[in-house]
Amino acid sequence: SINDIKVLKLAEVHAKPSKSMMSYGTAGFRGKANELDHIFFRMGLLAVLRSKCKKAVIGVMVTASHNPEEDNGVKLIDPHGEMLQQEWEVYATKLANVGNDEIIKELNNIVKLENISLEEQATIFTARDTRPSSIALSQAVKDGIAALGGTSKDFGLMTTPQLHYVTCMFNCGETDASEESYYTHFADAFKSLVKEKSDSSIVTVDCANGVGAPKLQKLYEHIGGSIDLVVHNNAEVGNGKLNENCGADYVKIQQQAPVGLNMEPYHRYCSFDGDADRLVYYTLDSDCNFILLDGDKIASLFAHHIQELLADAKLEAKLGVVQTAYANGSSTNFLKDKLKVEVACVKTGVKHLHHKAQDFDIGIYFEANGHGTVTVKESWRKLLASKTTQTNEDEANAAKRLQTFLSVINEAVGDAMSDMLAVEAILHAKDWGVREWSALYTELPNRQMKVKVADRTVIETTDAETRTVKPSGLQDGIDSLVAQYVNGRSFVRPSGTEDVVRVYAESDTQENANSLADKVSSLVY
Ligand code: NG1
Ligand code: ZN
Repeated sequence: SINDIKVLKLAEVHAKPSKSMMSYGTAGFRGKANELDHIFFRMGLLAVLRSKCKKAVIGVMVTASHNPEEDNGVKLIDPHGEMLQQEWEVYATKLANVGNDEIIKELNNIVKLENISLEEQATIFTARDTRPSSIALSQAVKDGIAALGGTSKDFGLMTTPQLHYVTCMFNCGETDASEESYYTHFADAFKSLVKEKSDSSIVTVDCANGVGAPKLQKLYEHIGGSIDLVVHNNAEVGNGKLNENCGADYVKIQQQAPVGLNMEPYHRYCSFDGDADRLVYYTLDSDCNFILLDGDKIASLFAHHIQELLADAKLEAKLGVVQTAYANGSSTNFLKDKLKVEVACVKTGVKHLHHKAQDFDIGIYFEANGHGTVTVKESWRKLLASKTTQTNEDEANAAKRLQTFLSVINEAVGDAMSDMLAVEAILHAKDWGVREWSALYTELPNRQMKVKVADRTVIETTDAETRTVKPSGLQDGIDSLVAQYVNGRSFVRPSGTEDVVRVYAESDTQENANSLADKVSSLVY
């Protein structure tokens, strides 16, 4: 049974402020770092139960991604690198909010509901981003793990996708799953796709002053001569602050270059976010207009390339792209009408996208903000493998190229570093620059805004968050505004990671998109 005394003693050390109420959102718990200590301790406890329940290693990542440096966050990673299972999010929220006196009751409740055998061993992999608060908060997680008799292995500084990767690999039987094995795997895959540098292969990478900077340097050391990378916004050498005026979220939302970057037309630039699981590219056109190549463009590039390889290999596959309501309307049209690929739209949150992607033989999913990856059905992977030994040499070679391409992608989760390698490999294969890539389709001008409200939970949505059902009248108001704009589209939803309501609008011109977003925002107040 649970060692009450040990748990309660440590729970006192990581006491919950009485007012605190939090819920496990789209990316775990997020908030001001100095209000989270008890949450991290309790997530350590929960990770032990999850590990015993799944009889596998569970990951715990300490990061608040693209949010300000003063924030922090924690999320659990399931055995195959997926996001925590939904039922357990409910346990997480419950456990985070009970008083110290009810922790044991809550833990026992989970043990009973999930039929967990407490005799099982529990191992938890932990890692953290570069936030100053992350060290103490990952100690709180480790205290929680120790309190329930679990074993923790701390990987220290890592990107979020690296922790997903090592967790997944270890559970697949790779006993020496390590940061080093991550670099070897992705660098080797990339080197077999890109054997020599092309002229245009200089990429400047804004690492948001986060953990991506030192990790990308390491990956680069493993790749050697097939690409030129310039690391920008590396807090280890400059004095920039994490995510401040830089990083993928800043570039995507502001639609402008990160701080300190002098851009030249049609050169290649990209940004990671603070924990390096998001990637967006950008450039300038010849008139020095800013051109963003976001998650939608990356997904379109992936789909285009995979489709070509499938055709060359004479392989049939159910290929699909999964998006959210934030996907630009032009990208959806391009995928459906030009590529004739099946497109699905799901609720915001990586778990929803990942889950839906698994309906396809090859599922490409991306959030417009640059988080995404490709999933492949195990049965289809076997079919692909058998095709590589086929007698028709051209077809076999195309199958091999597809196989190698898929192995440069971190299937467990969206990964800025691996997605960047995948983009670079495609551009290299097609002999394309950002100009050709961005010409796949022209984005509809769009605008995203945040609205602070007293209680964001009064807004309830339906149809993959594209429509509101509450408060009553709101959707009618949005509908009548949208009807006044050419190619108008707009929706609102409560954020799962910040105390705001998000407003999205697109229309035929930037002015119209801005104006629609403003008007819809004022409906929400
Ligand atoms: P919320 O705060 O629920 O909108 C944001 C992103 C999600 C996802 C999570 C996790 C947008 C509009 N939303 O969620 O896509 O990335 O953060 O980090 O970009
Ligand atoms: Zn992130």
